[in-house]
Amino acid sequence: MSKFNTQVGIIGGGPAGLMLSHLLHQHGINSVILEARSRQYCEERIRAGVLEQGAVDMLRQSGVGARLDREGLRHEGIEIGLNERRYRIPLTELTNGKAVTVYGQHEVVKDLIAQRLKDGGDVRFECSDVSVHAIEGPKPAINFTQNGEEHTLACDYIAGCDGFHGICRPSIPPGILTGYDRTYPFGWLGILAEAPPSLDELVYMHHDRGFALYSMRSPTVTRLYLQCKPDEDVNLWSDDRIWSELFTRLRCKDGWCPTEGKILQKSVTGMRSYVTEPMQFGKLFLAGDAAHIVPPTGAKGMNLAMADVYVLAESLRAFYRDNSNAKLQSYSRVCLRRVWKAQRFSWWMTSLLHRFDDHSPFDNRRQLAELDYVTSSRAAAASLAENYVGLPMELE
Ligand code: RFL
Ligand code: PHB
Repeated sequence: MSKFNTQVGIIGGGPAGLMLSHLLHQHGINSVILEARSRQYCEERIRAGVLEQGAVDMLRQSGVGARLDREGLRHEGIEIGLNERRYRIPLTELTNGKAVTVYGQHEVVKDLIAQRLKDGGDVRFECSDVSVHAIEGPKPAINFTQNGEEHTLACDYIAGCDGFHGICRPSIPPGILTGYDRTYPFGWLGILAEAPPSLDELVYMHHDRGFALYSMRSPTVTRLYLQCKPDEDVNLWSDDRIWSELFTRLRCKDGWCPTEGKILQKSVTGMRSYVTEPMQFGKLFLAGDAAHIVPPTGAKGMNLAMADVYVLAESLRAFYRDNSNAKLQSYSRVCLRRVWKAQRFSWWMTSLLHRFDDHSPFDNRRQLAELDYVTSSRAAAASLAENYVGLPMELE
């Protein structure tokens, strides 16, 4: 068993863990990242695609925005679809110049891994049997195995950035955390297609047969989603069936529909909202999906992860620089204010756009009225836009 130490031990090398390590490095704080998967797996895992203005600013200001600036697609509006028509929400006009940027999460991960390695960072892939110890005491530790060898990493603090199914949250003793949970009676069947986008903006489409989303990744790759059963068997969906359903739900009266192309990847994701409170116990701080998940309708998951680690990095900086743990003590409270607003927005977007089998005729009429309101009232559209581009990052 080999022993070594660092200031902050980070479990998980997704957007949260990598960004945290990068920001800490800029504050002169050492960290080690322990990631269960291989580098290739992390760099190829297709997940989120929409970065809020604040996340883009954070990547740029911390010096990892060069490729994002070259390849990211700035979007100044989104479209809400209803009854074969699209209604534009002018995000930038309604938010004093803010926008979102379409740039795949795996591209963010690639950029951050490259930067950490360039800066001499310690990022360890394919770590197994990761466990946390003595989180209530002054010197917590992480045990793990790499290349068949067991290691102990002693640290001042541990950051649990290991996603929703990680080991950090369950390592907190029973009775400390409260989980707030909501599952939705549907999932998303997502595809990545080798097809140039046929429209420059995302389309969130309400349809009697279920929600559909038109998105993209690059000038040659389209990303599309269909509302489906939560346990839908992806093998029952041939490429022809997927395209036919996408055309049925997305085609508009003006003739617009997505361009068909080779399907590169298909998968089904369940939809869930979950928050744990507090996001910290002893020396263990949870960040990103390890602490909360949202249904993808509001495009908030990766952005919340980035916002958490921004607060955590600033809190750790205050600790090491000023020897004050006041900011660490308020970490959970500060993050949760933003998390709950993103939860509300994600739940609202999900409720607005999906087909609910248990809806009464009254519920259906109310949903249509809400869509009509959002697409015709500037005040309603401004509220959607303000949340979609991202609420301000707060440290207090
Ligand atoms: P991640 O990305 O899950 O990273 C956690 C990392 O921890 C590793 N790990 C462990 N490492 C060591 N030891 C263990 N015991 C470990 N257990 C796990 C994992 O291998 C992994 O590398 O969490 P993080 O960093 O908090 O980032 C969160 C985001 O990944 C997530 O919120 C988003 O992908 C959600 N999401 C979206 N978010 C957005 O902001 N905008 C979007 O447009 C968006 N679209 C989406 C999404 C998620 C989706 N799926 C697949 C759930 C669309 C979809 C379909
Ligand atoms: C995506 O492009 O993957 C995407 C876009 C918007 C969402 C969710 C996912 O709300």
